Amino acid sequence: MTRPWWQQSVVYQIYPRSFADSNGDGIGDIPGITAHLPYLAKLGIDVIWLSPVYASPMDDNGYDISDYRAIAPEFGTMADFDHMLQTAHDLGIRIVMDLVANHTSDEHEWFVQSRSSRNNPHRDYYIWRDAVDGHEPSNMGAVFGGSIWEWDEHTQQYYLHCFSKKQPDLNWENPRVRDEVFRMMDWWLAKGVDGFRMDVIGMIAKDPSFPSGEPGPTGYAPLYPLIQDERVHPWLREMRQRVLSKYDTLTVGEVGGATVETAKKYADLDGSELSMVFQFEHVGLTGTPERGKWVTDKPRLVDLKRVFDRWERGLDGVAWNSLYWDNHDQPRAVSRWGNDAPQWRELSAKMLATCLHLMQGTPYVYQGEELGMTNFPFERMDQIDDLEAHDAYRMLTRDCGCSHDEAMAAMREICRDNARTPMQWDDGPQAGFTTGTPWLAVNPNHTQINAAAQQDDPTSVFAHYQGLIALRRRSELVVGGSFCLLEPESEELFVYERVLGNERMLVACNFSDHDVLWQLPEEYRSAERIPEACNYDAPEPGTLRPYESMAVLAAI
Ligand code: ISL
Ligand code: CA
Repeated sequence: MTRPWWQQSVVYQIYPRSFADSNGDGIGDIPGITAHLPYLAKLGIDVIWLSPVYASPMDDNGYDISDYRAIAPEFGTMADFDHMLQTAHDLGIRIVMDLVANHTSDEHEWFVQSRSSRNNPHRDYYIWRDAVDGHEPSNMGAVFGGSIWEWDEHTQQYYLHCFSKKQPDLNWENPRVRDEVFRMMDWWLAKGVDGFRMDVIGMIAKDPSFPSGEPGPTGYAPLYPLIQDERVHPWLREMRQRVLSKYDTLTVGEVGGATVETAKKYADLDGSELSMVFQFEHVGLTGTPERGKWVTDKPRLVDLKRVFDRWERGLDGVAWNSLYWDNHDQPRAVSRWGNDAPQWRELSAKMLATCLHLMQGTPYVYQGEELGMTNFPFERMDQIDDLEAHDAYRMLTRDCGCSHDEAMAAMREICRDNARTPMQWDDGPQAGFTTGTPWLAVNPNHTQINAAAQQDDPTSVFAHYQGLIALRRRSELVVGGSFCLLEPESEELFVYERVLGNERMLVACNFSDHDVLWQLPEEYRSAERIPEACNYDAPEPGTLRPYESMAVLAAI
C-alpha cells in the first residue's frame, strides 16, 4: 500500500526563540537550529514544524507577522534560512512552516495602509465596523484580553482582533486577501519548504452579524460563537486547487473547536483540503467557564481515553489524525500527563511516548519532550514573559477573586511559558542554550535533564523516543493498524489494541504511581515483546508497575 509520506512521519516542533542561540544575544536563532540538525537526525524525526521566523514586532513571539517574505533579524537572514533548509533536506528532514494568516501584525504594510484612510485600497483587507451608540459593535472578548474591537481614532472606526490588538484579523471574505495569502504560500513552497502548520485556520470565517453574548467575569462574552468554521472549507478547497495541488506537502490545520465530524472534512483522505488537523479535545478536558483553562486540576484518565478512542475510530479509513501531548501553547507533557517528581519523571515520560506513538496518526514531538523536560517552578509574574499569562493573571486576581498564590499555582500548571523555557542542551551555564543572558530563564533542573546526558545513554528518555520513531518507520501495523480501546473504565490503565492483516499489537500503559494487577489477554500469552515500547527491563507477569509501558505483538 502506498501512503503519503506524512502518514509515516514523526514531526518535531521547534520554537526558534528557545531552541539554540548561536550569537550570544540570548535569543534562539536559525543558525542555532542548523547547528543542531544532526541531533534531530540522530533522534530520527522526519519533519520539522518551525514556529514563526518571519519579520515581526514579537508582540506574540512571531505569531504577529509584519512581513511574510522576510526573516526576523533576531532569528537571522534569508540566507541563513536557505542554508538551514538545504542542510535539513540533505539529512532527509523536511521543514514545514507556520502559516499565520488569520491575522497579521498591526505593523504589516497591509494594515498600515488599511488604517490610513477609509478609502485606501487595503481598507477591506481587515474587518472595520462603525461604533454602535458610541460603543463597540459587539461585546465579545479577545483571547488575550479586552474587547475584540479596537477603536481607530484616525478613521473613526473599530477593527476586529481575535487575539491582541497588535494582531488585526484579515478579512478572508475579500478575494484579494486570499490571493495575497495563496501567492505568499506559493512563494515559500517554490523555495522548497514542505508544507504548513496553519495557525487558527478554523477561525478565518466569522459570523458577519458579529453577535453579542452573555458576559463572563471579565465583562466580555466568549469569542467562540463568532467563529463559523463550516464556512472555512470552500476557502481551503480553493487553497488546495490554486496552491497546494502543485506540491507534495504536509498541511496541518489548528482547529480549536474541531470535532470528529468536522475533522473528517478538513482531513479527508481524498486530499481536497488538509493532511490533518490539531484537535483540542484532549488538552481541553479541564477548565471552567469562569476561569477558562486556568485551573490546577488534572484531566481524568477515563475522559482522556474516551477522547482518543473517539478520534482513533472516527477517522480510521476516512481521514487522518495528528497525535500530540504538548506544544508551545501547552504545559510540558511529563508535568501535565505524567509525573515530574524525580523518581517517576523518566518512567512516565517514556510511558507517555509509548502511549501516543503507537496510536494511528502522525505523532508530534515538541522540543525537549524527548528529554522529559518539565514545567518551570514559577513564583512571580516577572519570571513570565507571555502576554496571555499576564492578561490571565489580571483576570484571575481582579475578576475571579484568586490570591497571588492561587494564580501562580495555575501559572505553574498551565501557562505557555512552561514550554518556552530554553532547550536544555547540557548541564553547563544556561544549559548550553546561550553564552549570554537567555530571554526566558533556563529551568534549574537542566543539571539533571539535558541532551548531553541522554544522547548516548540507551536507557534515556531520548533513546526511548529514538526507538519508537524507528519502530514506526518499519511497522505498517503501527502506521495503519485499526485501533480498539480495552479497559475503558480503568482509572489507572490505558490499554489498546492495533490490528492489521494477520497481526495484532497490544499496548498497555500504567498512568499511576503504583502497581496495578493486570493480566495479558489470552490471545497475547505467547506474544512477542516489543522492546522499543517497554520502559522496564523484564515483564512482571500479572502486574503493571508504576508508569510502566509495554507492547506485545501476536499473529492472528
Ligand atoms: O494558547 C492557547 C491556550 O489558551 C490558545 O487559546 C491559543 O491562543 C490558540 O490555540 C491559538 O494559538 C495559536 O494562535 C495564537 C498564538 O498565540 C499561539 O501561539 C498559536 O499557536 C495567535 O496567533
Ligand atoms: Ca541569537
